[in-house]
Amino acid sequence: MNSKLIALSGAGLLLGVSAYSVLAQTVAPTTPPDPPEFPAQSEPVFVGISDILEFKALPEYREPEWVTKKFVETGKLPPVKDRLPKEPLVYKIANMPDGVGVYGDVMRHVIGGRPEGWNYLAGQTQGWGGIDIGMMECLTRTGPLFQVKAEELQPMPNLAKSWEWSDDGLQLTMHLIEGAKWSDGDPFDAEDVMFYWEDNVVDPNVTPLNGASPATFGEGTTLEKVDDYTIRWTFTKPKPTEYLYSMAYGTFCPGPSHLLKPKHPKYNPDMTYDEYKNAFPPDFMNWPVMGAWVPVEYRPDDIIVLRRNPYYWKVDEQGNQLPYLNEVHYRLSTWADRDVQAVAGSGDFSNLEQPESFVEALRRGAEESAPARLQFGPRTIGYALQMNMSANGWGEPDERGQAVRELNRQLDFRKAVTMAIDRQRLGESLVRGPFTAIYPGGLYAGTTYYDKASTAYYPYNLDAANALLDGLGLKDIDGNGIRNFPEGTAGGGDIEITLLANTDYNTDRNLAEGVVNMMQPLGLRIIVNLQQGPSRDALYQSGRFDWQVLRQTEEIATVVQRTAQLAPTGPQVHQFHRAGKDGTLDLLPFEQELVDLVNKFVGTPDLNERAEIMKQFQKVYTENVYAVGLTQYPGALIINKRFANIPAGTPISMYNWAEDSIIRERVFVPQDRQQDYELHPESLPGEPGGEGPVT
Ligand code: BQZ
Repeated sequence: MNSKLIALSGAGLLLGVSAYSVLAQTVAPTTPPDPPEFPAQSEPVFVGISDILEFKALPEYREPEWVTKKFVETGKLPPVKDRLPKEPLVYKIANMPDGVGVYGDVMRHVIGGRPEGWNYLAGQTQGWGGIDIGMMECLTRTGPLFQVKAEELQPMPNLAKSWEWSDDGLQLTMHLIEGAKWSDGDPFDAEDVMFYWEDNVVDPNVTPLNGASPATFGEGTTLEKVDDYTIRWTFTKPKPTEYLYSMAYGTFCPGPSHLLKPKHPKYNPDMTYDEYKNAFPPDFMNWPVMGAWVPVEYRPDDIIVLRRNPYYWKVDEQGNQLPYLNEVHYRLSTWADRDVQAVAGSGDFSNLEQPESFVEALRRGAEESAPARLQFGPRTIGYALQMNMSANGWGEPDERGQAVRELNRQLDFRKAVTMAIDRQRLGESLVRGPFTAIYPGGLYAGTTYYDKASTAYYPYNLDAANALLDGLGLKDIDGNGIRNFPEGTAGGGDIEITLLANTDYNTDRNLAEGVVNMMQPLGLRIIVNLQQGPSRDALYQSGRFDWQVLRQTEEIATVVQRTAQLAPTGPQVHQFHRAGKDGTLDLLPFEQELVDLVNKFVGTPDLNERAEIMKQFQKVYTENVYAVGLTQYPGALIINKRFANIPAGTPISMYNWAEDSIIRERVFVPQDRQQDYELHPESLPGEPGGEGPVT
């Protein structure tokens, strides 16, 4: 290259460098704009946990008359007092918005998922939409915490009715409810708890639904049985109270070990782990549960019907055994149809969570004749573009996939992507109006631990974004509008990135398409991989994705729920960075910082210190664009107007989904509003594996 050219190129380089450094100035993050005002339509009445429930024996108990007449008096069932634990869980009337309920009627859910089988301990989904939440009961409970005073906030007792810490804070002794029974009459006890822990969480060959792993409860944590109704946790650091949240729905909900153990390879050498997982298909009726309702009928792609659990271990203060509702339906349809049916009155419940349905739902809900109440809550739903951050083999990428992951791990690459996203336009593409807010990533604005000053936001700036990719040496060598991998990487071919998205939701699909369009001017070719729920879950859990559009709920909205998932705190915990084949996590320095902050948060009881830790977390997370926030918005609870005891201000998603938070076992329909929707009136579940309900 002659001296002039060198000079020019030098000058060009200088210009380039100076232009790049000028653009780099514009790359400096700012703080995000305040979300448009959108007050939730009603606020909860804040109470203490002891205002909601207690465990105690009552002088007498009652049940639906037809149960007494057709089952107790005929000797098919013991009297209700013998079907209840010594001290049942008692819901207090003062916390029931409409007081003591009456028996009868049905809650008709519509869901977009499909049941794979009943073995949620081994990772099978039952179709979501509240069906698993209503069948399984967990050591603690958190959904209803949205109504609990901040100063009393801690997971509610449930199957674990009380607990105490050792003086050094390293041990937690939990007392299980005594004398409760599975819906088939088999006793519930520590054997069920230890089977879940040892043979489903700790056993590396099993991955429970919602992905509980030993790290969910802290690396090195152990659990032991003390006696039939006492278990003891031993932790590696004092009083990690966060883990009480992990003992709630999704991550510590024991299954019926009397059915599961005989199918588990550890106890039955004739069974494989795959056979164990699939041992109880959806047509296995009367699957024993600790929850309020038992599956008694299954028609593929049509409906799952559940009937009241005659051994349910919860009552109201007058001794009425719960639930009040005799039956629950799960119509097997789509998530969008759930909204339509709830608004139209042919369904009874929906979490209005897809902004594309907001306007029509609001219009219908505003009509005097509307069969359902529609109530917006806080902005606790949101989506992010998550990049696979593993470069040591998680998901076994090919050369192209590996090259993408190497790019994902470069801050300038993530900054370029985030600045190529026009969040205002993206939000408005879903729904116009004050609903969606610009979401940079990290903790959601308006939630407990959010701090705006700690939130780095890289505003939409296509020039700066392209300059960053130029700075990474990603050039469009062949002039086809797509940048190429660097020479010697993935054959120097076009940069093609797969984007995994859940096709069960219009919102997931629309946001994925939005990302594809907004990456084009950046010279990146994005190929959407639309997958239905279970296969999407399987692909992302196994790391077989480059990027994914993912809806983020509990941990991003509350921090205290699913805290472990906020960072790669263990090999199999995080949504977009898990261990490679060698079992190690190749964390980047800022990721290690996030892990340390999350672990520090878990071990810190002081409220002010916790808030400070989460400010640092938010700063490190958003400055490093750990995930590219897309949009955040409120959800609305749609419930048919005939139901009573729906707590005011119930968010559709916070500590858990609304199916948990409204406490369905206390929900009832006043006598004069009851409909004859029951498909199996005056029947109860039959024998596990039997034909279905019995009368
Ligand atoms: C709510 C929820 C109850 C899972 C599921 C579904 C799965 C995910 C997530 C939501 C559905 C509804 O969400 O969308 O409104 O009823 O079931 O569990 O998205 O694909 O894996 O995490 O909860």
